[in-house]
This record gives sequence, structure tokens and C-alpha cells, in this order.
Amino acid sequence: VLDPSPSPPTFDFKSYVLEKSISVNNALDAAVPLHDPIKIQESMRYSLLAGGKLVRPLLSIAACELFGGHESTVMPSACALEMIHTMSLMNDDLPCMDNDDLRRGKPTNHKVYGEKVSVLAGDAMLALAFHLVATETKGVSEDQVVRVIVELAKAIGAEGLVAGQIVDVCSEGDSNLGLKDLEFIHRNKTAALLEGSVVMGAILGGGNEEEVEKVRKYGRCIGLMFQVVDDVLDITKSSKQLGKTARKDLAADKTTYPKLIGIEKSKEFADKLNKEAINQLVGFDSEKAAPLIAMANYIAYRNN
Ligand code: GRG
Repeated sequence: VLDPSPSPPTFDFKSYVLEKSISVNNALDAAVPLHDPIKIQESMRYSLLAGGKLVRPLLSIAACELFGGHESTVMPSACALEMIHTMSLMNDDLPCMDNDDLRRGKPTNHKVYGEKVSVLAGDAMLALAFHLVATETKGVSEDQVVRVIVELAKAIGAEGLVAGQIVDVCSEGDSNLGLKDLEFIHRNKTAALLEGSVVMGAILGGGNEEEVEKVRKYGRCIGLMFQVVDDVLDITKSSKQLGKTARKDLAADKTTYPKLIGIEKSKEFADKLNKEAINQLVGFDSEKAAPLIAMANYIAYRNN
């Protein structure tokens, strides 16, 4: 969407994403085995292993490795993040919310398994996420694990994801929605979990308070940027590429950044957020910071 900005020349982002995505998918596969009651397990696996971009797990792993932490230490948290992200999408797709038929290029969970199973599979996945972090996080102190659990809970509840979703749902059709309201929705609905992802990784990697706060600021910036870029992409993508949700948003004349400040200003805002995010990483080991820098650039310059 924006003008390409240079990533560290020696860092192979494609290989990094491929390698980490395989690890995360293997861990997710193992975390939800096919046991009885089989319907719930199948429903969870259907959406969890449907080919999401794994942005949150990858961010969490990269933040942990920024401090020299190991992938295996952060993997339960990485899986928990993808589980909660996925169950939130399953909830969002339900007829009582967005009523969507397609997600990640496949029929939505409730279309395949029915609403009752889909709601219960989401409930189970939320519980499993916390169970996984609490029981499978190895090689760090109990205090770190508790801090991670607190961070995750805060990111998804009525001070985070749910807050963004409720304000979004309640403001549907409100043509007076302003920039402040839009920012509140995006900061909570989208940015809170992205922020939580990097903070959880940083805690498990052993970052000190000041370092964790820098990573938090990075997360906040890329979180809001994710949504600003999404709003711009909804408009700039050719109609052929537009997904069902995007078309719905446009048709309903949903409030977006381009609608409120125009496409150019939205792109400039995203660019500013990207620079601010990357600035937080100044002073860290440049090799270890490379994945987080590349991910910020990916979020800023992606085209889908
Ligand atoms: C978490 C308890 C709990 C409840 C959920 C329904 C609800 C409450 C929240 C909905 C939140 C929502 C739909 C947020 C949008 C997040 C977002 C930016 C989705 C797109 O993320 P990508 O592009 O998607 O990372 P993939 O499919 O690649 O994972």
C-alpha cells in the first residue's frame, strides 16, 4: 500500500516466516488432538488449521527471541494467541454478529458445524489457550508465566478485544462516528491482541520492565497500523480481489480511516506508525530485532 521501505538486507523474511509457521502449525496440530467428543475437536481444528497468516504467534516468537529467549519457551503462548484470535473470528462470523459465510477462503465454522458446536468450540479453545500457557510454558519463572497470563487476559477482555468489538457492534450504522471512536475500536479490537502478543514474548524472553514497555509501544503502533492499512486495502484492492467482508463494509458505508481522513492521509498515518514502531527497536541487537522490523514493514506494505 505504502512506498516500500528497506528491511535489513541480510535478513531473509520469507524463510523466517516459513520456518516459524511450520513450527507453530505443528504445535497447534498437537495441541488439539482428535479425541472424544470428536465434534468439538474437529470444529476447533477446522478453523485453527485453516491457513491463517499466524501474525500473532510469529510476533510473539520474534519478541521472545529479541531477548535471546527460545522458541520452545514461547510456543504455548504463541499457540494460545492463535487459538484466541481464531475463536474471536468464529464468534465474529456467527449470524448474531457479522453473519459471514466465508473465512480464510473456506465456509465459516458455523456453516460447517452449526452455531451450537461453533460457539462451544470457541469456548473450549479459549479455555484451552489459558490451560496451555499455564501448564506447558517451561524454562522460565512462575512469575513470568503469571505475568503472561495476566497480559493475555487483559488483551482479550472488556479492556481489550471485547471492548473494541462491543463498541464496533453498537456503533453500526452510526454516521457520526469520529476519528476518536474509530481509534478506540481499532486499538481494542485489533491492536490489543497484537500488543499482547509481543509483550508476552518479551516477558518470556526475559526483557526488563523498560525493554518490555518499548516492545509494548512497538506493538501498539503496529496494531493500529494493521487496521489503518486494512482500511486502505479495502478501498485500493481491485473489486475482483475484494473479500466478502470488505464488500460488506463498503456497501454499509462503514466508517474507516480513508473515509474520515482520505486515502493519502491514511497512508501517511500508517507510515508514521511504522516508523514509530521501528524506532522502539533502536538500541537492541540489530540481528535479533530484524524479524520484528521486517514484520512491521510487512504489515505496512502488504497487499492483502
Ligand atoms: C476473545 C472472549 C473473546 C471474544 C471475542 C467476537 C469478538 C469477541 C471479537 C471480534 C474481534 C475481531 C473480529 C477482530 C478483528 C481482528 C482482525 C484484524 C482479523 C484479521 O486478522 P488477520 O489478518 O487474519 O491476522 P488471519 O485469518 O490471517 O488470521
